Amino acid sequence: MNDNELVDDCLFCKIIRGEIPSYTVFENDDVKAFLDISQVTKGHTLLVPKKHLTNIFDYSQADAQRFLQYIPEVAQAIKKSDPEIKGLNIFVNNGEVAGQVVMHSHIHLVPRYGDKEAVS
Ligand code: DGP
Repeated sequence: MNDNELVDDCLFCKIIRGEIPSYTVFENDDVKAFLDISQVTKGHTLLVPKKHLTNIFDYSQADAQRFLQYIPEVAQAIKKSDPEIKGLNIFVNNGEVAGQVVMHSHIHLVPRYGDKEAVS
């Protein structure tokens, strides 16, 4: 599969292609970050490589350098979007037994508001 090939029946490939609407937080040629449909807290974002990789087990070192480099930039963008955001949980459910439901690699960024915790 080449780097720009998306998978027909993949939910996140459809979001990347714009076939399913999403609220985009950040986007460039390599990645798209959009709001999770089930917000753990307000601003819960998924960072997704545009290349269809199933999960971290699928990454080459080049994939890791290319796609994971955006975590700090997206984290900063989320933090700057709301002065009440004091921190973020950043995590990956990697593999079905680890809770991965959508089989297109994604990183969860969940804003934390401290005692002002807010759900959408
Ligand atoms: P995981 O369990 O790590 O595979 O998380 C998958 C996440 O994907 C889950 O938190 C909900 C989110 N999700 C599922 N379907 C959609 C959708 O159609 N749109 C958006 N924005 N998020 C979705």
